[in-house]
Amino acid sequence: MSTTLPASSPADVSPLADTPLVGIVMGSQSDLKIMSAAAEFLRQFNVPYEITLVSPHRTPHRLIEYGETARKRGLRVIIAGGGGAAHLPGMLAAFTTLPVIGVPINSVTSLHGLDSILSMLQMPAGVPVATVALDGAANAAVLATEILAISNARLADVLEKYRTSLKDKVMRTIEELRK
Ligand code: RP5
Repeated sequence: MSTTLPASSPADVSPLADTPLVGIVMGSQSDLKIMSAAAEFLRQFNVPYEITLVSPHRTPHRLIEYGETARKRGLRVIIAGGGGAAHLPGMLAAFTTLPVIGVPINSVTSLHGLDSILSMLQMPAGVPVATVALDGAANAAVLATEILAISNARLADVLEKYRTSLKDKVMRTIEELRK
């Protein structure tokens, strides 16, 4: 199940850069239905991103190239999703010192995503992957935006407004329930 977040506050930020700052990658085209939520969130916030497939098992050399060139190409954060034996985030983290956010995906296996979660969580010391919830692509995009907002006040302001919109939604529901 994908993480559904309320619509963001108006994204009145102009693009932060001409080239992608966030790389969204996934192990298979079957992951796209989950990972598209990350792209949608970044689009709302005018955060430049790229989205592509990098299979650790079917295109291993592409994985190495992606990890080794990511920083040189201007990326600041990588969001990597995978299901089953979800090696993509961990192996990308081995080839870059950019922050890698892992999205475990509940692809159709008898383990229902537990396999992906454990693949991403059990990283060795020194090579971390920031793992979000199962199918948590939207939250991965929020976290990536928060990382970028460390050095961008305008983006930090947009995130504040977004948080306010989440609070307002809760408050509206509380009001409805009082009626
Ligand atoms: C992983 O295996 C992918 O990330 C995907 O979640 C899972 C299944 O891939 P397909 O067999 O659907 O291509 O590598």
